[in-house]
Amino acid sequence: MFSLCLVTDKKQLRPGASLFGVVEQAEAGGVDAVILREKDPGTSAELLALAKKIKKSCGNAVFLINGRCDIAVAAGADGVHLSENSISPGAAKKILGKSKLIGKSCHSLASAIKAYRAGVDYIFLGPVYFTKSKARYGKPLGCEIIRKVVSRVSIPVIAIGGIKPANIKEALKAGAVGVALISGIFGAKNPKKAAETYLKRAGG
Ligand code: 3NM
Repeated sequence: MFSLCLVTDKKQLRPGASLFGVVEQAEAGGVDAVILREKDPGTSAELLALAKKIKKSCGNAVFLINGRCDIAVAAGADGVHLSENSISPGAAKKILGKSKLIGKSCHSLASAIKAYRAGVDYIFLGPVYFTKSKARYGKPLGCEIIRKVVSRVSIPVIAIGGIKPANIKEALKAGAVGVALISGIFGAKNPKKAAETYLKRAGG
């Protein structure tokens, strides 16, 4: 599995920064998974071209595509990350095959249990803390939800939403095996250093 996952959002790039540069630097700093998740990815052909390039920038990190099984297969990604509105995990497995990872974003205990029973390999749970993208994901759930979900499922739970160096340890202590984030790395002047800081605080 993975412990520090970068979710892409090129709209949050700092002036002058490139998506590929941020992914490369983040991986150099210890990010061990990347989810390509762009709200306006252009045509399918453009998204596939982007996915192939990001895969190269990922280095040794696990590379996942948000929502699009076709792009995941064509780009040779390690799996697909599903949202609440995506096709079922079983359908995604049929497309990708058993060896690929299928994850899912969940926003409640009930949806986490449902995803677990549907056979996903890991769950994203959030938003745990306040995030700028709050409106889209609802009210912060807090760490208690992590404890509840972890006690009911036996797959990795990754905390997402407002994860900062100051709260990463708390999320892990509650039972998350890792965290996923956007702004903590996309908003950083030095993405490599930011990733290193997260890992240091996770272990410290
Ligand atoms: N999914 P940041 S919260 C992409 O709760 C995403 O499922 C969430 O961005 C969920 O690290 C979120 O900047 C945004 O808070 C994460």
